Order: sequence, then structure tokens, then C-alpha cells
Amino acid sequence: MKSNQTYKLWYKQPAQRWEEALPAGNGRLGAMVFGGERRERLQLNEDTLWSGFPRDKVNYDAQRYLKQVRELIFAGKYDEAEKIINLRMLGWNTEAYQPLGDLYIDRIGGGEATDYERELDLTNGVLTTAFTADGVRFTREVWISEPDQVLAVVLSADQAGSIDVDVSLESLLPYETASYTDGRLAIKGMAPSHVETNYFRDHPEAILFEEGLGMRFEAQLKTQAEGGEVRAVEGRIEIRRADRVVLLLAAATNFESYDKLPESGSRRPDRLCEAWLKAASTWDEKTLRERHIRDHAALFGRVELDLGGNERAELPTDERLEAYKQGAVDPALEALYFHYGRYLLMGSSRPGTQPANLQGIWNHQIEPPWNSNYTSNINVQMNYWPAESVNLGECHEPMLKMIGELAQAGRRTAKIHYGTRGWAAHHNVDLWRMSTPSGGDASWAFWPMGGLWLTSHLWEHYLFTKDQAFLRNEAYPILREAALFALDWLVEGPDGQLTTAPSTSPENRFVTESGEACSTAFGSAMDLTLIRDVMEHVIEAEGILGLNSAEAAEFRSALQRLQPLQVGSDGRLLEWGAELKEHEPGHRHVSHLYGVYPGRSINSEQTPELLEAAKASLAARIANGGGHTGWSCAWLINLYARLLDGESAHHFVHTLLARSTHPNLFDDHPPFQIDGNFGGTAGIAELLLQSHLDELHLLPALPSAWPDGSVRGLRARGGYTVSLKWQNGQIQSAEITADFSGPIRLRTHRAFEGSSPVVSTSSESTQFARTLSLAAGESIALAFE
Ligand code: FUC
Repeated sequence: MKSNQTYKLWYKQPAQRWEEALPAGNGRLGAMVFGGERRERLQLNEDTLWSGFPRDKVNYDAQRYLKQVRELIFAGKYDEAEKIINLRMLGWNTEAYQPLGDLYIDRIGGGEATDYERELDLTNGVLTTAFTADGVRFTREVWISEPDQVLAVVLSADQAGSIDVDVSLESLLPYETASYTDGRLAIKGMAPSHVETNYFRDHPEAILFEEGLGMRFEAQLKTQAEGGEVRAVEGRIEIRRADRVVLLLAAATNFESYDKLPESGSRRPDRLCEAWLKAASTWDEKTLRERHIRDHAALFGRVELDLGGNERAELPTDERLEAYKQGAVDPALEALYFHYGRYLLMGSSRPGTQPANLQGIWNHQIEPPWNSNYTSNINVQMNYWPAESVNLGECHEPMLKMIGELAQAGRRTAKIHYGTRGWAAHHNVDLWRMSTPSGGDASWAFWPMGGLWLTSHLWEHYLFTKDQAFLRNEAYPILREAALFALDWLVEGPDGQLTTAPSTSPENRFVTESGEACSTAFGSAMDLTLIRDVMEHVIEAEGILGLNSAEAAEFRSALQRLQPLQVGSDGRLLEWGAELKEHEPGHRHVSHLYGVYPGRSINSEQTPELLEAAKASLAARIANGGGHTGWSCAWLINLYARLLDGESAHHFVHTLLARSTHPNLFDDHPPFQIDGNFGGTAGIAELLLQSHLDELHLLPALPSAWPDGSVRGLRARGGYTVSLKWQNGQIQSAEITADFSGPIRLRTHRAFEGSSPVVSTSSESTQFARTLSLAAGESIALAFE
């Protein structure tokens, strides 16, 4: 197994806890593989298995208070306004993503295991566990196939007749088991009709089961053994003296659509499982494996990052991470983390599946942290930050589809809660596309801007693909309605400018005059940035599509009157519309810096003063302890990349890995939350290539920790694929392939054929740029002088 460790996570012992197990997934079906010697555990997930059912969560009372709350805010009575919001204008929490069950493989008889190894090979998506017992070498392979929609476990041994195992399926949810003489095993179960938030353990029945309301699920397993005997006994399969065993598992729920009660539909999990198992069984094991690898490698193999220094790959990943924490220099571990982020996105988000939630698709708890939902005030967006740039554009699809569904569901929310046109979503979303505010506190729950932020993903997908049909038919209508919501949400402030009220800046608070912590004011920088962006995107989209709607004129005039971002007396960017003292100066959210990243409206070319203010805000946040959760740290990497500060960015790459990473390289908020993995992956790409300012900036912020390296296959806005090589911190070669014909401006730190030096207001080093024309499909290699 030890050959080519570059793309492997590997360990010398089985996982003792869940965060040491290794993930497999095909976007829909997920497994955490523990690699136990005596007892193998595969903890299983299916991405539609959630608690709850479609139900109306709007708060019909909310709008009654809107006018009064606005008046209080403009009178400076922020805490009074917030009390009313908390009491009257919020809603209920989301439902929770559920664990499906566990597949156990118990080894019967035999002695202690030695020479143990387990690994995950990112290149082919196959997990392998191997050990020796009683002189026999046992090997187990696991993969989850996207084309065949099954999980496969292959048990083999180097001596005939040595496989003696019992196979069983269990679930934490109520279930029944059936085993069949032909070696089939099934569990049928039911999800809770509701999981109530119960952080304080004060709810006597937080997990509720109601017949007809909870979703149904089923998992079926099929056994194929060579040699030996297979018997079905009381809920388990006994396999004795086999030479080789293949277990195929399929799983499904009766979920059909976010707005349909599963029980009322016609989707039969049993039939789906049977059909998948039947179809997968038509392939022999070798073909099944090849079909999986072909599919996996086609996506995974598009990008290759080499940051050098691969010596430490000889260490097991947990020991390697430990050494890194102690100060070992290991750029190849950072590259592995990048590749792992790509693997995780492929594993948790494929066309037709649900989007990656707070834990991707991997969850073992009925009451997971924050319901393992879609948190849309940073987290679910961060999950998709790398999607386009690391060349996994199709993995973005589930997110884009969810935004479309939210745009439907969010119309009632916008109308009933706020009396506006368009659609709105708030900071928490679930399988049922909840778009209303959650319960709790205004600081997180009152944030009708979630939908606006989400729409930036539609726009970005267009920018990267230039897919006009997508823009016309999918993105534009949703963007337009989001902008209509924004238009109606804007109010005239006392100074006559258009602003937002009530307005929060995700989850931060300020101190009121009476000394209380409060989150509700007007005109937060993030609100204003998101509103400006969405209106500009609609106007731009109309230009591209040759449309000229009446609303676009309204958007234009609103943009003229929109309150601008402001710089405070200490040179920092104001987070709210007035200069307010922060309650937690090192807060983990840096929402006011949205325009630096993931947005682009704060940049050195167009808004240099705001950029300076953003830098000052960022420095102050960090000086006060900011960036302390995994995702928060990952955001800092991306921000510093955009500030062209590779050294600071790398400092946070290091912090993310050293402080916020589990032994299986899952991000640790704490607890496990997958956004940091994706944000880290996006940040590493952003250090090597940027394209947000209508040009390709090659190696914009290369950290000195990566003096020599190469990257192949990154994507840039405009439809470009880019490969780069560098040595001693200097770019050596660049190859750019264009999907479309047209001009392209290139920029980098070293002169190349035909380039001229660039005078930049903010960058400290000289850069060189040139505009050239490429034909569709054409590749060019730059020659450096
Ligand atoms: C946001 C963050 C928290 C956490 C939660 C899931 O509310 O502020 O840190 O990540 O989402």
C-alpha cells in the first residue's frame, strides 16, 4: 500500500473515534470507515434523510412590527427595537440532518492483528484496510460509486477459505431488520417528525416520532461470496470460510421534494434499493470498481498541485499532522489538504444530490451540532467557494438548485414577513427549504439577506462558465427577484439615502449607549454590499442577455441613492451604518469585509480607500483574537489572498491545519464542521490564481513557504483553464486554455513577452500585464523574459 503517498491519508491503527474515521461519498450516499480489525464499522448517511416534513413556518405577525422597529432604530433606540424583533419577528429552528445507520462486519475467530494499515487514496476514491492475523493477510476495500449508486466492500485474504465474518446493519433511528436466505439484508426505518433544539437538555421530548410525518428510509445489502457458506440468521448474515466476499449496499428515502410530504408520494425506498443493487450486480467486481474509478478520476484528476517537500508523506497522516503542529515544515501536507477539499466536495455534492451541509454528508448524530443544516450567513457559501476555481463546477449544481428552490419558498417569506416583492431567505436553511428567520436571537436569526448572498453563486457560476442559457433561464430570474426584494427592503434614512433597517451584521454585536450588547441597527456594510452586488449583477445580466426591464431602471436609481460604505474615525471600515463600539472586537465573522472576499467591490483599483479601511478592520479583528473557528480562519486566508499578502495568508493556512484540523483532516470548528476544509481549499487556489478583476492574475500572492511548485488545471472567470510552474518564488511557465474567443488581460510579477509594467496604487511590487486575444480552444504558453 505504501507506494505514492502524495495523495493519501493513511494510518497505522483503526479509528478510535468518529473524527479519525475516513470519509467516502458519491454526493448522496456517505460512509465513515473506521477500519476496525475485529469489528469494522461503516457509519452510513443518505443526504435526503432529515427530520421533519414540509410545514408552514411563516410568522404572520412579524410585519405588524416592522414600521415601529424602523422608527425606533432611526431614533437610536436600538435595544428597544431588538427586543421587539426577538419577541415578535422571528420564527422556528430548522430540522436536523440524520444519520442513516451502521454497517458492521465482525471478524469471527482468529487471532490478534499485526502489520495494520488503512488508507484513503484520493486519486481513485478507494479506501483500503489491511492487516495480518494468524498468518493470513486480510484486505478490505471500500468505495462508493456515483455511476452505480452503491457502496461496495470487498473482503479478501491471501489464503483461500479464511474469511469468517458476520455482517449486520443497525440504526440509531427506529428500524426493523430483515435477512434473506440469498444473503440479502435490509433495514427499514423512520426519521423523526421533528428534532427540537435542545442544547440545554431541558426538553423532555426533543426527538419526536409521529406516524405518517417522519421520512422513511431503507438500506439493502447484497452478499456475493466466492467459496465458503453464506447464511442468513436473525438480522445478520454469517459468512464462513469464504475466499473473497463482495458486499453491495444501496440506500434510499421516500423524500421527493422539499414541498411534498414524503408519505404522500410514490417514491419507494425498497424498490430503489432493489433496482440499484440489481443493476450494480450485472457488473463483475472488477468492472464495478473500474466504473467507479473512471468516474472519480475524471473529476479528481483535473487538478494537480505540487508544493514540494513531500518527504513527510512517509509518516502516517495523524503523526504527520502532529509533527506539523509541533513546527515541522510540510508544504506537501498543505497540498494534501487542498486535494482533500476537492475530494470532499466531490463526495458530498454531485449533480442531482442535496448540497453539502455543515458536515458535508457525514453525520452520526440525531442531534448534530447546529442541526447539521445549511447555515447561509457564511457556512454553506464557504462550502462552495472552491467549486468553480478548483475545476469542480458541476459539483456546484446542488447548491444552485437549492437557491432556485429557496427563491420559490422565499416569496411567501418576503411578502408575509416584510410586505415586499421578490424572495428572501435568512441564515438557516434545511431540506424543507426553510426561508423564514430561525428562532433565537436577532444577532443571527434576523438576517433577511441570506438569499442575496446565495445569489452570488449563480452569478459566479455564470462568470466561470459563460453559460448564457444558464444565465437566461436559471440565474437571471432568481437574481432579478432577489434584487426586487432588496429594492423593496431599502428605506430612506434620516439623511435621505437608501439604507436597510432593521439591519444586523451576522452574528456580531455592538454596545449601546446604556452599555447593553445589541445587534440591530441600520445599514450594515454587508447588507449594503450585497444589495449593490445583486442589483449590479441584474443590470449586467440584462446587458449580456439584451434585456432592458423596467425594474433595471429602478435598480439604477436605487444604486445612485444607496448609502455608501463608510470609514470610521480610526480608519476602519464601519460594520454598521453608524460608528458603534464593538461588543466582541475579535468576532469570528468578518461580514463587513465581504467586498474584499468573496465579493470584489472593495479592491485596489476602484476603491483604494475602502481597501485600506478593510485592511485596518481585518488587522484589528485579528489582534483581538479573530479567526478562532475553523471557517473563520479559512476566511482570513481568502481575504489575505485578495489583499495580495501571501505571508499572512500562509500564516492562516498553517493555523487552520495546526489548530483546527482533526486526525482525518476534517475541519474542527470545534466541533467538526466541513466549511473550513472548503474555505481552506479555496484560499490555497486564490493564492495561486485570481480572476475577479476582469484579468487573470497569475501567482498573485505566492507565500515564501512555497518557493517551488506547480499547479495544473485551475479555472478562472471567463472560461479559462490555467497551469503554472514556479521556482525560487518566480513564475517559470504558464499555460492558459480558453473556452471562448476573445481578449484576455494577463498579469503577473515577472515580465513576459509583450508585457508592460503595471502601475498599481496599492501593490508594493512591480507587476507586468498584457492583453492578448485567444481563440476558442486555443492554449498559449507564456515565455518569460
Ligand atoms: C454560524 C457561526 C457559528 C457556526 C454556525 C454553524 O452561526 O457563527 O460559528 O459556524 O454558523
